[in-house]
Amino acid sequence: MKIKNSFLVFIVLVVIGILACSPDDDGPTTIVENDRTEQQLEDNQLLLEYLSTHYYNSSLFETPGNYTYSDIVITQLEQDEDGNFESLPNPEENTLLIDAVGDPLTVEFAGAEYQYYILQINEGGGESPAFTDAVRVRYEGSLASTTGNVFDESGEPTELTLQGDGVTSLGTIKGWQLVMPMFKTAENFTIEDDGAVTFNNYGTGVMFLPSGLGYYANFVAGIPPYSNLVFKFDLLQYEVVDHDGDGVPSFLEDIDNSGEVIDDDTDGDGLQNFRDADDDGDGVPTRFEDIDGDGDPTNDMSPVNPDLPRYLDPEATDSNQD
Ligand SMILES: [Ca+2]
Ligand SMILES: [Ca+2]
Ligand SMILES: [Ca+2]
Ligand SMILES: [Ca+2]
Repeated sequence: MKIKNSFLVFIVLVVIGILACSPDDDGPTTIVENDRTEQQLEDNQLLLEYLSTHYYNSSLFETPGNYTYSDIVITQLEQDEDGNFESLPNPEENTLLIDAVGDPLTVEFAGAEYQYYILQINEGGGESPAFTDAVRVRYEGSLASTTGNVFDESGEPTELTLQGDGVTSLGTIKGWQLVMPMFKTAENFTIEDDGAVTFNNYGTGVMFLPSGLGYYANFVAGIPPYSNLVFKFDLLQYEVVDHDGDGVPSFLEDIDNSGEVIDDDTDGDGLQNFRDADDDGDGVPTRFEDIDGDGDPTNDMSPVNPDLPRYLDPEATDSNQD
């Protein structure tokens, strides 16, 4: 649950800090954040060291089977008396992570360029969620450190909304929004006689995240600030989320295709499109600008500006309620 709730906890702490601040206090404790680019250079170095000194049980997955994230065993190389890492044991059974993850993936986020890494065990036979959708997953989160402390484990399948609504939750950490769309859900599932659900051919893998795509400077139980993170996961199912219920799925409210929905506000009223039920601010709710009534406001083009759908054009004010 941690990847879902930590930001909420953080917000609550800040609010309490503000409320508790009377004029004779020293004021709330402010967290001075490190420069993101400098922190990322350090974090990427540590991640590369981690990937170069840890291996996984790769041969297991060469035999087809319905493997789960818990079958993935990551182990640190042995060290000699001087602390030097020894070579990979049983190379026919194991693979160093650095040799398995391939090239780093990159993303611009919060003004810095980030590198992150994935180990794909199984892509999955279903469909890929968008970064704003809700996913049903099993996962385990641990620190990318020599201790490898596990700070969170889902156990049973659990549902996470990748993009929060900005009110009750800010969603998951950025790394999850980036990695989930790179995998696919289960091809199908079977329900046993006892009601237990078995998912088949789902996405399984591991993500290795720098702190800037995780919790960064925030205080979260079990996770020191600026921790690099490892999440093993199974992606089982997903659901398209339409945060404002306006008929436009939230991933389509990323108008500028930046991979963020928090920077799109067509009418400039301070409420981003994915949370705004009247995106162009023309007084006609987006849902009512679906003139052909097919449930999709994005395919009703404006007669005034033919490149724009009506719901994004304040000059087009017809309503399907007329
Ligand atoms: Ca708006
Ligand atoms: Ca909207
Ligand atoms: Ca339509
Ligand atoms: Ca309009």
